[in-house]
Amino acid sequence: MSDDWFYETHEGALRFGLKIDEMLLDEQSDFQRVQVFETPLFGRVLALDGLLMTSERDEYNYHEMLVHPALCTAPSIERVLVIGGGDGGTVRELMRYPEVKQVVMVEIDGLVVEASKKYLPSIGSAWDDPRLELIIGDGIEYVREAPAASFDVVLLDGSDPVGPAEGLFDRSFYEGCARVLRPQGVFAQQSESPELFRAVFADVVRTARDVFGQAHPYFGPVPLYISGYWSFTFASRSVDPLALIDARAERVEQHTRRWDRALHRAMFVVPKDVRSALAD
Ligand code: SPD
Repeated sequence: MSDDWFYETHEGALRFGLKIDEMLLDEQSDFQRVQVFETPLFGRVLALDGLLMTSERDEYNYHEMLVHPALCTAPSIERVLVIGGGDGGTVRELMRYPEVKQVVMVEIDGLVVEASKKYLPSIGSAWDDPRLELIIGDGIEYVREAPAASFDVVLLDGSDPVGPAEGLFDRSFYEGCARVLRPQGVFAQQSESPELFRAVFADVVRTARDVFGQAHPYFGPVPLYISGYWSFTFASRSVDPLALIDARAERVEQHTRRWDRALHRAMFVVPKDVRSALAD
């Protein structure tokens, strides 16, 4: 047993700490510091450049909330693009849909994938699915070069807007995603804490609204993330996030741990103060 702690620190003013039982990996990749460690409460945890990304214990909250709103509303879900997602949790949720014929996942950091395969196998349990095309490369460049209207769904499963993920929050990246989406396509991303990082959150929603035509924030708990309350943003030209394709949703909710149709409706309720912040 060690006496070490991991701290995620924000603006020199706020810290969230996890006791480390054992450090399993601590390596600098070409892009960032990659750490995997064992903790008493969250099981194994992945951190990138000092920011908590996922844990064995609570990952399903995040991955189910990122994937199923888009997958249960987009009219077609044959081709899906994932930017980021190196731990494999998003791909695992996507592979629950037999309608998904191909998933292209573009992760910038090969070390994140290797570390996740080795230390977090329960999260990425679909790496061997033949429908997955895994590209270790720059998602921004991939989107810039991909043919127009070539995906039904685009999911952005990136890190926070610092370091290698910074460009994923730029307007030009959203414009690229809108271009590669088919007209009835759906885009979804994690959009940070609506409480602690409200400016970033509001910026994501407004930019996505501007670029795609419609953007709807939704919310849920991710206990590992600072403040515990997280946001996601659903964007499209025309798809209503509340118009669930019932047969698909009913089938997938047999396998999920948190997301289901009842939760789905509740997640899209925007608290009054957040509504006013978005209107400002
Ligand atoms: N503050 C943490 C935000 C991290 C979002 N991405 C996590 C990757 C999980 N697949």
